[in-house]
Formats: sequence, structure tokens, C-alpha cells
Amino acid sequence: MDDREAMRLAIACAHSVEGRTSPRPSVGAVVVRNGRVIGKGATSPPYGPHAEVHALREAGEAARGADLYATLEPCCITIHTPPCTKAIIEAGVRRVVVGSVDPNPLVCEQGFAQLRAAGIEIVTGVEAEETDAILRPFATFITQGRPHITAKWAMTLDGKLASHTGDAYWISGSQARVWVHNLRDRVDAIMVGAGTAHADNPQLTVRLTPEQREYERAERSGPLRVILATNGQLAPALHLLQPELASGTCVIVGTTCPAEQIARLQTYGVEVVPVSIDTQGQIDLHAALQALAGKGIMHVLLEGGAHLFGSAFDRGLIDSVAVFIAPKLVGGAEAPAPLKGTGLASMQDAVRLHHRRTRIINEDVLVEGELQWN
Ligand code: AOF
Ligand code: ZN
Repeated sequence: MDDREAMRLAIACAHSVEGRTSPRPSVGAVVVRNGRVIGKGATSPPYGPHAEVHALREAGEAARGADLYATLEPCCITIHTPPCTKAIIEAGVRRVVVGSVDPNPLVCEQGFAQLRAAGIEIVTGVEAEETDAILRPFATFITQGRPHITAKWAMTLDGKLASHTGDAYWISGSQARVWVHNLRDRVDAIMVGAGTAHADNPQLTVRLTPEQREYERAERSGPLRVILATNGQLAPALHLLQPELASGTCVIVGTTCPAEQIARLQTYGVEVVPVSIDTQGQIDLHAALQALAGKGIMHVLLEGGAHLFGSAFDRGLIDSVAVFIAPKLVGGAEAPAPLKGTGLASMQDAVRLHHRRTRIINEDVLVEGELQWN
């Protein structure tokens, strides 16, 4: 087994806990001796042991002289758990192979320095494209103090989110929708505007059969469901307000929302979070994200609609996109395009994607990437 193969096993461990570790990064680790995996681990939910510690415990005494593969630089600080560097040194590991450097300024490169000082050989950057991608929500969270925003939409070949009557069922095919449920399973929260909550009446839950699951992941109550509703007006019949879903739903309202309205929403069992409003009288998106960061939310999936996508784009608050393009056309001047808001004046200023990945899922094209804001 070479370094890349071993790292891919660590990457699979990291994937298995995505959406289950916030506000900690999802990390995977394996211990390899004589080409054989003798220990595997992934980050526990807060605040159990880190990935490396699980892998080393499984390996036991056999870790002495073995190689450790970790998707992230091992930590060298004590916040909630003792440093992994200490566990690695004490276990007598010979060589440590890592994907990404820890973007946490308290760790950044110092984990490596401690291991090197103990005479351990270090190799970095192995399968880093993939380990960086897993780490991205945490990187945004730790460096910017707000959740990472992934916007996801499906559009027709002529760039429409719905027909001129508002019909959007369905644009992409069933396999694309399975992919989206796997994406939902990886995030901490799914956010929609009140307009979309009414137009689509979504459940914002993860619905996957065992065969449809990309990875086996630990059970959880599902991503937090978030509705942005400045004036707090939501129709009582919405799925999100029904008892099964209300307890995991958070309604973010403007501070201008009347107290009676807040009290009415609370009777459904949803959490109501008032945040400041902007100059246009709409919820201040930065304030909404701040409130979510306060709950330890690292990764928010934005599922529409066009107004919310547009205002997030205008404020530079879309970090990543996952866009399906379906081979069908509907036309219509009134049929919505994905981004409303003001937009950019010049094509020269258009925001480009980096780390772009394009693939075909059945008949739909999926384009993913990170927005390059400067
Ligand atoms: C690792 N392995 O599995 C994870 C790491 O005490 P905590 O959990 O809050 O973590 C402190 C820091 O350790 C965290 O901010 C991040 O930089 C790193 N996370 N490190 O060696 C792991 N989850
Ligand atoms: Zn650690």
C-alpha cells in the first residue's frame, strides 16, 4: 500500500463523520504497519477523542514503529482533549503522513514542528485536494468566524429555476436528487428564504435508503433547518412547522418582527432567533450567519430561492456552489434565474470558480467549485 492509497482510507474515515463533528473539523486517520492497516479512526462528536487517538488506540502496542496517516495536521494544543502530537510521540510512531495543514492559527505548522522535534519523519500534502475540500467548512469557520456557505440549485439549460408559473418539479433527475440528499447529510444546516418555504413547502430532511448512501455515517437528528423570514410570517400548514420537523427548525426573524408574531411561531415548537436588519429592511445576512456560528454551525447549505441566493452573492457570502444543469428548456421572461439581487456590472468582474469539478449524473451536468472572490 502506498501513501496515497493509505491516505484515501483516512479520507474515507473523514467522510464518514462529515456533518457530525461541528464545530470541530472532520478528520480521518489510519495506522499502517508493513502495508497493513492496524488502526482506523475519525473525529468524535464534541468533545470525545480526535481521529488520531482512535486510530492509535485500535493499533495498540503495534503502533510502535508504524506509520500514521491523517487528513489533517495533528493538533498540538489542549482545548477539549489532550494534544494528538503527544499521543503520537508516546505511541512511538515512526512516520506521519498528512493531507492538509491545520488552518487553526493555534496549531498551524506547530503540530509538525513538535513531531519533527521528536525525530518523527513528516510527509505533507498527500491527496491534499481532497483533504482540503473536506476541511473547507472548518477553514472558513476558524478564519472568518462564520459558517461556510454552499449554494445549491438545479436549473434548466436556459438558466431557469422554475417556469413562469413557479413550477419547479422536477428540474433535475432522480439520481441528481439522491446526490443532493448525500450533500444534505454532510452539512450542519440547510437554509431557505420564506418565499421558498412557501413556494416549495420543503422538509429539508435527509432521505436516503441504505443503498443510496455514499458513506455509512453515524445517526443524527438531521441538519438544522433554517428559514429566514424577516417579518416572521409563515403559513401554519408548512411542513417545517409540523411537530415532527419543528423541533429541529430555527426561524431567523428581523428585530422588527412583532413580539406576538414571535410568540405565535414559538407555539409550533420552532426556535426563533431575532437578528438585526439591513438598510433595505431585510435580515442582515452577516448577523444571521453570526447567530448560526454561535450555535457551532460550520457548514450551511443554501437551497434558495433566487432572492436569498442574490443577496448572498451581492455580499460575497457564497463560498461554494453545487449546480445541476438539466437538458431541458422552459423559457419565459418571468421565469426566475438563480441569482436576483443587484449583480455585477461587468463580465470582466465575474466571479470564477476554482477547484472546479464537473461531472455527469445520469442526464444532468453537475458543476461544483469554490467562488474566487478576488
Ligand atoms: C486533530 N484531529 O480529529 C481534529 C483536530 O479540542 P477540540 O476538539 O476543540 O480541537 C482543537 C483543535 O484541534 C481544532 O480547533 C482543530 O484545529 C484541531 N482538530 N485535530 O489532530 C482531529 N478534529
Ligand atoms: Zn488532535
